[in-house]
Amino acid sequence: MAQVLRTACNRDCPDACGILATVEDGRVLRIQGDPEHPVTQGFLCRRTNRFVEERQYHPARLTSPLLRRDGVLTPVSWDEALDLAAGQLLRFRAESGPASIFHYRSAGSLGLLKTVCDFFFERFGPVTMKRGDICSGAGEAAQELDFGAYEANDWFDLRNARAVVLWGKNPHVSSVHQLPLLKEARAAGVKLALVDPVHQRTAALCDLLVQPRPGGDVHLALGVARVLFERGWTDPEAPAYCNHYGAFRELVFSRSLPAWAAGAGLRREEVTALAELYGANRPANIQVGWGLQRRGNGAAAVRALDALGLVTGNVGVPGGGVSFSTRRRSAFDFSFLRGLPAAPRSICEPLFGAEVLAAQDPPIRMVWVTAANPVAMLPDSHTVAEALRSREFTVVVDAFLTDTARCAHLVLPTTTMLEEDDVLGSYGHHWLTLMRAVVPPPPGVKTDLEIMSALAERVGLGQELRADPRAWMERLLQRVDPQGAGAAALEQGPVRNPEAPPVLFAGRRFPTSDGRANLVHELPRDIPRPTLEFPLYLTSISSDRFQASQARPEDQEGPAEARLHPHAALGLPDGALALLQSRIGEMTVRLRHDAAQRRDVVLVDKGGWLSAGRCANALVQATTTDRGEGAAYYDETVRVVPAAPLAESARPRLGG
Ligand SMILES: Nc1nc2c(c(=O)[nH]1)N[C@H]1C(S)=C(S)[C@@H](COP(=O)(O)OP(=O)(O)OC[C@H]3O[C@@H](n4cnc5c(=O)[nH]c(N)nc54)[C@H](O)[C@@H]3O)O[C@H]1N2
Ligand SMILES: Nc1nc2c(c(=O)[nH]1)N[C@H]1C(S)=C(S)[C@@H](COP(=O)(O)OP(=O)(O)OC[C@H]3O[C@@H](n4cnc5c(=O)[nH]c(N)nc54)[C@H](O)[C@@H]3O)O[C@H]1N2
Ligand code: SF4
Ligand SMILES: [Mo]
Repeated sequence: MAQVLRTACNRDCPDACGILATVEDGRVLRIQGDPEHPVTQGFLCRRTNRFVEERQYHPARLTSPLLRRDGVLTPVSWDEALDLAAGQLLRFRAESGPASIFHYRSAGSLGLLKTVCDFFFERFGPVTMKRGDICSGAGEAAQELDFGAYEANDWFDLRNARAVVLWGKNPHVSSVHQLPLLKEARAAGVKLALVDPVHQRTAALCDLLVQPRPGGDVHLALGVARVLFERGWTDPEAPAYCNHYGAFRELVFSRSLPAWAAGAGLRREEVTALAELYGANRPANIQVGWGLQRRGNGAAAVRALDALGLVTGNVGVPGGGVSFSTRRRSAFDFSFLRGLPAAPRSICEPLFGAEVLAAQDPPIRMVWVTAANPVAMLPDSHTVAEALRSREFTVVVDAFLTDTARCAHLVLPTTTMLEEDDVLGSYGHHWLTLMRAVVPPPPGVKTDLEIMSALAERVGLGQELRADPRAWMERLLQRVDPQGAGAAALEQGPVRNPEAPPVLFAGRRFPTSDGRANLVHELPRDIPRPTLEFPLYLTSISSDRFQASQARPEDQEGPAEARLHPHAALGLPDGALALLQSRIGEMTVRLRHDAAQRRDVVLVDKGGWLSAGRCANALVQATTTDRGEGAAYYDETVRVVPAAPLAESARPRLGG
């Protein structure tokens, strides 16, 4: 008889949904959104609605460890695989010290028990770790500087706003559970604006659409600030709780409104319209998207938005705020981890390929990859692939044969989110949820925790690292347990993080060193501008169909689509094949005309596979953001070149 079991979605997504799984005879029949989860409200997104067919039961799933023998990945037993992995770990540590081993973990699962993998490598070493954050590093660093912490207002606090600016955010793709709230706001007469160089679907929801040049947000925000000052829409109390108030005001008045507008690639009326929407309706909230901070001036852009919120008095009040990410880890107790300060060395995440290749004293001899596909997802894919292939031993733990797994010496097959117990926070809201194994894994598949625990046994850490998910959960939740958010409470359903305040920075008290907020007061260096030779920003952003690179092989057939304004297409017709070329690589694409786009952008889905010739990151140089060591993914400029149809023999194949 079919049973309905409650679990949660661990994908890298701000919504962190509750899931109801219908299970019969150890098989998941379907999943749906948990109607009792306050954010999920009974529906899932497009990509996870297809999870059961496209991930869970897809024939491409790995069910045996694979060891590279004579160049070919060949099935081996778990005992052989684990003995070999443990032997290599011990050997490299003995010969070259633990810094010769690099553990890289990314966002395949946001389950907090994945930190036990970090714990293993810390206790075994500590080994080399990653630093920086390709996803949100710049924005977090900006808000830590300005407010003393990055946090966001409560998810439902949008109901208190009179105006909302979606600044570089595409909820239709990246956070669909925000749409009901935005629609509700709109129906209640709340003013909505969208600021995005890309014309995207969310525009249809908004009263105002502003399409600045890519990376033009700092100029736009300073132009808006000038109008706010001139019209008196600023908070007279702001100098009392902001450092650098005078210097910020001077910066704002250092250029005329037309000059700021020109710097943003806009007309002055557009800047004024945004300032009026934001300044005349209060409280007003800015939803800071993740896209605008993946640029060489990304942290400065977020700092400029923080400043708008601060000088208008919109920070510290219900319905206001400059909301970027919530602190998804804040409820959890990580006192068992020392983290980066204990590591003997770190690799800057966006510079992964070059830094792994260049590391000396000791060189990096072994890389262990957990829940990540760095070849497809980090900049400069070919260099990342070369770095992995050329190590003495590379281990990849994944459920599928990704571009990264194809570079490994050993691949260990792991579970999906429907096959493991874990606990989740969210980076979009404040609810904590439990994930439960609703079905057993296929034979031959282990959780990351089981793998780490089996390795720990082999290297003398068995006592410290047992595969007991419940015990780890209790440990992680021990601080909030007395406040009603322990593992037993979460078993009954989602619980709001008891440590997250209902109103952020209430009383304008900031967790900075002096309790005051900080205003940006210098104009940052601009991002590289397109040239005649490379006239288009390669904008490789989330697709609603997939989570990052988590597609099926059949979705990766044929050339990737590249959307651009017809006038930017060199006279090539809609549907034509073309080459996209950057300074470091090229890919064949099928052009799609889209007259709603700016003439200086070309859109390609993020997450395309290198092995299928669809990976935008093969064209993207590895460069960092101005703070936080993020990746400036979208600063890369490219050109379109006509291409003859590829000969069958030249087409990239999905080889092993
Ligand atoms: N369907 C789907 N959803 C996802 C993901 C996915 O792969 N697929 N990935 C998830 C991940 S990893 C994350 S981090 C989150 C957030 O995921 P993202 O998709 O990164 O989040 P958005 O906040 O929508 O930011 C993207 C928007 O930023 C805009 N943008 C780019 N450059 C600029 C600029 O210079 N200025 C301005 N103003 N805007 C700019 C883009 O045009 C785009 O509309 O959600 C995720 N949600
Ligand atoms: N060009 C371009 N590149 C980008 C971005 C962009 O916008 N443009 N966005 C960036 C952003 S925001 C992010 S967050 C990164 C994402 O980068 P990654 O986190 O590397 O992205 P995924 O492709 O989701 O790879 C995660 C892998 O983990 C596996 N996995 C899932 N669950 C588990 C598990 O429980 N255990 C283990 N061991 N494996 C598991 C999945 O099968 C998948 O292969 O990409 C970045 N790269
Ligand atoms: S990917 Fe995001 S929106 Fe989709 S089900 Fe998971 S948490 Fe919800
Ligand atoms: Mo991300």
